[in-house]
Amino acid sequence: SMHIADLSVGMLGANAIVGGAPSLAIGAALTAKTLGNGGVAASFTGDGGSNQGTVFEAMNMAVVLELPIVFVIENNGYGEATGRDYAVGTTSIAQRSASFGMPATTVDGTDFFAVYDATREAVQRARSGGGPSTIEAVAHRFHGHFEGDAQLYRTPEQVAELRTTDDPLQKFRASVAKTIGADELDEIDRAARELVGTAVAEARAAAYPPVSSLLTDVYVAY
Ligand SMILES: Cc1ncc(C[n+]2csc(CCOP(=O)(O)OP(=O)(O)O)c2C)c(N)n1
Repeated sequence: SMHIADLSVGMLGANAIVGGAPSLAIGAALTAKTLGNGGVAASFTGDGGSNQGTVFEAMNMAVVLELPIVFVIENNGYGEATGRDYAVGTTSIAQRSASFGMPATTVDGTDFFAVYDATREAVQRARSGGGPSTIEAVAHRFHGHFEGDAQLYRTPEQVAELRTTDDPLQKFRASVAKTIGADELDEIDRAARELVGTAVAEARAAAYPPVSSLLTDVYVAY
């Protein structure tokens, strides 16, 4: 079986431990560094998850071992129903990350090009032996923490407002309007909807996986 670090893109599965990704991802980063294969790990954590103790351990270890990793913190204002201002003991999550000794930046997480540029810089740094970075991407939720979240912590009017000011797709359209015509963008939207529709229909129609596949990739043979 292929080792995760041999893949050009490997995905370590999501897990139920909030803030669990950074400590898993530094393992992948250590693998990439040890094998010298140019791999770069990225972990994704919320503002709530950024307060979890192992996130700090992972950040420190990544600095100490100069690991090729990008810690992405998606700061969307709430951890479940708890406001960032209440639960996060710093006004800048990026600054807290920087205090571990790595470059850290805050970007508008709804601005495609801002995220792209910050990511490119961080990945290049990691790949050239410059160690870890943090990107704090600020964005807002359109939905609750889960389907059925009553969202008593904000009003429907606030959400409606966010949809007009904070929609990454609308912002993308506006930022490329001079170079890509509205017709072409509409066609991209249509093709994307069709692709998703086809994928959903195929998934619904597909047979369930066989019971024998239950343990595939669950255990690794060393
Ligand atoms: C270690 C751990 N502690 C607590 C929980 C319960 N829990 C699930 S989601 C969540 C809040 C996460 O907040 P954030 O990272 O901001 O994610 P978001 O709410 O934006 O999805 C908590 C505390 C958990 N799953 N794991």
